[in-house]
Amino acid sequence: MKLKGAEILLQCLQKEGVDTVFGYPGGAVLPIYDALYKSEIRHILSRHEQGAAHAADGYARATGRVGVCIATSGPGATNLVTGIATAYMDSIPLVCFTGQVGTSLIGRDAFQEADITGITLPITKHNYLVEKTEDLARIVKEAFYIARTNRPGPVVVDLPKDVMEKEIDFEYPEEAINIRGYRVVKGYNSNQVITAVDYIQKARRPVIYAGGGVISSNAAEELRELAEKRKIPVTTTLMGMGGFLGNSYLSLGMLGMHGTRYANYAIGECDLLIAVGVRFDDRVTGKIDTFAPHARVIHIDIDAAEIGKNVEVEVPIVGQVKEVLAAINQRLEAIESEELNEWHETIHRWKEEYPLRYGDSSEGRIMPQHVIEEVYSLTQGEAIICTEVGQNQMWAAQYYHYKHPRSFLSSGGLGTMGYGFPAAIGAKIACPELPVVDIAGDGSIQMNIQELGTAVQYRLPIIICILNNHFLGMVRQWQGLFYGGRYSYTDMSHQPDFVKIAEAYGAIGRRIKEASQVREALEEALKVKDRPVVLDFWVEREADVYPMVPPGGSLMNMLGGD
Ligand SMILES: Cc1ncc(C[n+]2csc(CCOP(=O)(O)OP(=O)(O)O)c2C)c(N)n1
Repeated sequence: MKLKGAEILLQCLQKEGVDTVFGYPGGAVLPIYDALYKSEIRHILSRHEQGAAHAADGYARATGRVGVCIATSGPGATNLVTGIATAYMDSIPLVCFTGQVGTSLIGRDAFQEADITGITLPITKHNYLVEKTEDLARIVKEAFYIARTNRPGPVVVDLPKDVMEKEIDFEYPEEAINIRGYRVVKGYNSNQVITAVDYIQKARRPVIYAGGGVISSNAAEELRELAEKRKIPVTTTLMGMGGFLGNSYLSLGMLGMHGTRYANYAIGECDLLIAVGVRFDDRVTGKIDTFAPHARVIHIDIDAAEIGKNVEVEVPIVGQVKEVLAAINQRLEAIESEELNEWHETIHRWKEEYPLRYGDSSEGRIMPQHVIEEVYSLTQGEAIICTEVGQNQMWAAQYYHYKHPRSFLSSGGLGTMGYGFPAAIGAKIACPELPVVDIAGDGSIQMNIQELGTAVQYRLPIIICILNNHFLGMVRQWQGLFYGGRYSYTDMSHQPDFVKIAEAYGAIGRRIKEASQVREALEEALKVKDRPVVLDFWVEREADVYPMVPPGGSLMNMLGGD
């Protein structure tokens, strides 16, 4: 059958099971858009390519499938960059298609030419420039394979216009993928599994430290089994939220800079640290040589390069987290009831003494933490919560109890303001039956607020809760603590009217200034089924996120919350 490159591309996407793509058209991708016109694949038109990339990323995080986005050449492609880097830092599977000028023009500074494979080299798992239509199907197949296997990540495929226009005889290549230098990790070292089991059985003060790898490996069930079988307390990273039941008696919540005191104390006192699908990020470890000083460390990860990168590891196990945990569980004896009593008593005491808490709102002022608690109370952990970046993100991590993997979507590694709302669009498209809430700051929401157009066009009932403190709150908090209260350029008093913005786009907008109205506003918003709702909560202006480990400090020395 004779097909154009663009038609081949869409056939390949269907073979990969892609039903939705997020994108924005332009000259170089016109052949693809023309083919999309009569395709079964659903295309969601974002309002900015960064929005398309984050939406594809949100779709991927919510489903575990590969997210797909399309941008035109030059500025379209460069607008994807932050979205690609965000996915890369959080190991999210994405395939991004970018238009490119015709092959004869490449390297000549042609109109809308950008060297996107060069630009994205350090922020992609792999990238391709397709030079011949004949190579296209193989490359697309490889791109999806690379994006989703081993440690997932983004792949860019750059598509010159003439490659998309050329017609060739086409048959879908069915042969198995064989990429030189890239092997899918299979199995694990069973001796190390045996050692790990021995360590776990001997430990008196064990802690599990679980990260995003638990979620990408679909290993939450195996993690729960391990924790319950041996009654091991579990702390998760920001990326690991939802990987373990947040309100379980074994849950310690998040650790690290804005983790709970009891999680950080447990890390400081434990004799065994079982690190699962984590990378010992500096926001987690604080001062590295004081991190888990009394513990032997077992590290389970798909990526061998992560093991021993930041901390010394006694038992390094490279493998699929799900498979390794299952193997450990199989050999592990269930614990005798009294064995870890002392450890649990200590942790219980810390939990009683240092719960997460915040100041009362006086005169009806809204405390931002209270808004999150109400969102939890009304949705009971059965929603997808997306966040922007800053204090809003940390409160969403602290005060909502995540029950399910893929229910908390947040830019952890890159910390991208403007991530949450477009990610919520991707999540809502993927999971229309679930409530989707974006917890936002007044600064962050303005970074991709134009995506209200997208959400309205596709009738997506996403709730955006702006915790509006009229500040770039997290930066102001640091200025308050570490720069003598000099709030240099973090005052955001000059703001648009968010209610009017919502209405101008065709969404619902509401401003809430009284604590007594928070719950009712959320209840009303949850009833809306056909359009986004922007709730502009005017919260206490100078509320801070506590507890906090000062940057580079030891986890044992936290500020606040005591
Ligand atoms: C794109 C981007 N630019 C700058 C920053 C640095 N930054 C981190 S948090 C923050 C303040 C966020 O303010 P806001 O969105 O109002 O949220 P709040 O902290 O008040 O909840 C800034 C500027 C960032 N993370 N991302």
